[in-house]
Amino acid sequence: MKFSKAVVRLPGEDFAQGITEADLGAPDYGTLLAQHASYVEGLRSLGVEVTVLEALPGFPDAYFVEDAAVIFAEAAVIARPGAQARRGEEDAIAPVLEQFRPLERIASPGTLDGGDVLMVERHFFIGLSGRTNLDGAQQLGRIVEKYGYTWTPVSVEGGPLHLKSSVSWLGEQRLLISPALAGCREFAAFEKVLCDPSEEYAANLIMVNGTVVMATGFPLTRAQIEALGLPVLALEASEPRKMDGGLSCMSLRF
Ligand code: CIR
Repeated sequence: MKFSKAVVRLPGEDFAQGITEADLGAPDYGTLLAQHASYVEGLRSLGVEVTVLEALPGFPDAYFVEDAAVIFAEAAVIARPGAQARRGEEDAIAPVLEQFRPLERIASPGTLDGGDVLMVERHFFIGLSGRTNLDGAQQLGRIVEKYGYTWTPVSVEGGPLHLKSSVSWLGEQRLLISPALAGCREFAAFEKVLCDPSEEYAANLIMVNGTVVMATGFPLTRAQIEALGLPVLALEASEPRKMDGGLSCMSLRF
């Protein structure tokens, strides 16, 4: 899967008012902006043309743009955030994505966060989580089926924030996955790289045009990935982490 474009959004000054369960101390805006800029540079260095949107005042989590939509070759699906406080982010991203793809939408009573959607070639794994309900997953499933894709729901209720907090595609038939999800029958056909429980945050990464973009500070996971012969671009992500966000969350890639 080759990505030529990505959309990101700058974090706003109010970002520390976002939703978080992490207990990692006070986030720093200057550091967050610097880490975000490195992320954009990192994507560009991998051949991706990045559209950088302005911050969205009143929506402190809006720079986690991945949650507001699901985008694939034929369409962009505007999500319906599971967290009330994030409702409205999807309306702000719609006119941007409309420039690139025909739009589809998740409607009430469905809820869906893009962080619950793991695309592996022509198949979508859709996490049922505290944010994505069955109705939202089924709506997305019906949309992607129209375009010839298949999908499977994966329950992560009571587990991580999003499905992709705990599982990432490493290309081919390989997943990086936290032990808690490794036994899921939905992933039975995959070769699994188990993420060490002490490095759970590292389970969220992205493959961009053959390179693994992961967070710095997770040597066990990095060594496992390098042992597969995959190139790694490691980026600082301490500040988004404080807000429960990972590297996938900060871009829509297509
Ligand atoms: C939230 O709780 O919604 C944000 N603070 C973090 C969202 C992270 N997004 C993602 O994992 N896709």
